[in-house]
Amino acid sequence: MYRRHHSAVILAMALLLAGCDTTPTEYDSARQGSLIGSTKTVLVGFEQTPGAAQLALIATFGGQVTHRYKYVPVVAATIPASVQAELAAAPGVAYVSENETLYPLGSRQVTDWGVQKIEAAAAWSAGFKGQGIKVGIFDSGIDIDHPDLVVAGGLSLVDNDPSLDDCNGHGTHVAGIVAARNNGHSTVGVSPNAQLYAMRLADCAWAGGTVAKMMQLLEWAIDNGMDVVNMSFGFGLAGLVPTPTLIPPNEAATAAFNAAYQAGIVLIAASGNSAGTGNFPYVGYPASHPNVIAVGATDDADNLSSFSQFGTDQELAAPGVANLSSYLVGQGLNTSLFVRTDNDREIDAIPMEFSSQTSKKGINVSAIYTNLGTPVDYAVQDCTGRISVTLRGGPTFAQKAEWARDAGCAALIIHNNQPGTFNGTLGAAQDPQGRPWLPVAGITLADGLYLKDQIESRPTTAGFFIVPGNLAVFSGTSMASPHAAGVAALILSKNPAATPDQVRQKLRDSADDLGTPGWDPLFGYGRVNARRAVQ
Ligand SMILES: [Ca+2]
Ligand SMILES: [Ca+2]
Ligand SMILES: [Ca+2]
Repeated sequence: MYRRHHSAVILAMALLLAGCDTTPTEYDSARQGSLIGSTKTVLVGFEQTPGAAQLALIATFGGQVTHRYKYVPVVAATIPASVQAELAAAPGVAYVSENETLYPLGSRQVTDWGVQKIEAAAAWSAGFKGQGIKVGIFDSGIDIDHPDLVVAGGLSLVDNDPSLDDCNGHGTHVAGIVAARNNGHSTVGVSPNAQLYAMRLADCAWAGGTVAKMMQLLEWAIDNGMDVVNMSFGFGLAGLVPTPTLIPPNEAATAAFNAAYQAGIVLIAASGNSAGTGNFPYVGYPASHPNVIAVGATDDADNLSSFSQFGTDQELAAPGVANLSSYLVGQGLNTSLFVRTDNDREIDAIPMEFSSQTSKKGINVSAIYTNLGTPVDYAVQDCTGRISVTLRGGPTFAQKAEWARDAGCAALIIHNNQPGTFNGTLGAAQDPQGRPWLPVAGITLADGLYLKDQIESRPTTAGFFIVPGNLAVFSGTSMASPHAAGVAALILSKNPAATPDQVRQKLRDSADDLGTPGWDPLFGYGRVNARRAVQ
């Protein structure tokens, strides 16, 4: 992949230097040929080094030479599309090659469903990208080598390790949701121009964090002008006792939160992931603190996730199921999907949580369309060694993946049944029979329908890669909280003088109300909305 990537870049540079049109456009061969009288750039190969006679020949076809290559008997020329076949058959012409659009492999930027769901791009279009806003990530650090993250500063309180670098991955994932750069590769965060501060209180095992360290980080946050602090963690007995009234208040932490809030810092925390264990509902600590904004996790259908804690302290909800974001370089994943039989057209694909990886060479096999991907669908066509392309809906992703494996498929691609990207989770590290999952990824509805059309119109070969990279899919209120922190940064980039109370009110007022009308214990004031937050 790397070799192809590099050669593609070199080729792109060569064409750029040659003055050819290398503007990247969505590949559409039908469009190019459909306009009568349209011109196109082609590469005309001659049987011998082209001279005046050959250049004249191009001119007689109404073409214009844009470059003569030095080392091969080829010219790049713009010609009327209608004369291409005739030119190819002309004396001395060996071939006329298409000037195909180049795609660097696996380097496209994917916008996670959560960032789409909260309409962050609309806020960026309005000019608010978190610029000038300092966001402190209280976590395991941030991968300082990650190509999508810029660490502006921070503080490590990990014993004997002053580095801001992350060796766990949790902090890097959280940071990516807040502010992965909008640079054309990897992912993009909610407030891509915000300044990230790695405030490290947990080690490589996400251990060693204490209230004392958290308080010291709050002190540093005040001294260093942090605008927003994200705390995707819990502590104390929260989640372990039957009613919230039994949580012993941590008076020292309470004092520290109050001081930070009064100093002008917006404090945001995850509501906790222990719902469904029978002891709830209520929100964990520190999210439940009156000056800390509690954020529960929703899925892409705006349902509260089964794990998300909720209760009287729930303040906001935000995407927190199967979110794609930054991860430790080389220890995460990179996913690519190519349609080999359509000029290697690339489709954005997001690995499902717990999916297996492919080999580094990927899976390059024929693809079949399998409707909902049930045993009935596999009974009528052979999936052995093939890639199954199936529709979201009906049975769970895990059930579909298990059936695909039973049918002998090499991999499973699930396309959305509604507009937009989506991610899914297979729910557990192994399937119910104790086997590793197939490589499984999700794609959009539009891309799924395109693939279906390809498969139904001709034999289709796909190339599918889930290989070591810089991204990972995680679920948790840990992922919901940074979505809200990112929106807070957007609000502050519009109005830098806003107080925490004002930012908080704006977060509440601009949220999309879910569930019962008005505030409710499941969603608080609703799911955050970046577009409305900066209106
Ligand atoms: Ca990016
Ligand atoms: Ca609270
Ligand atoms: Ca509501």
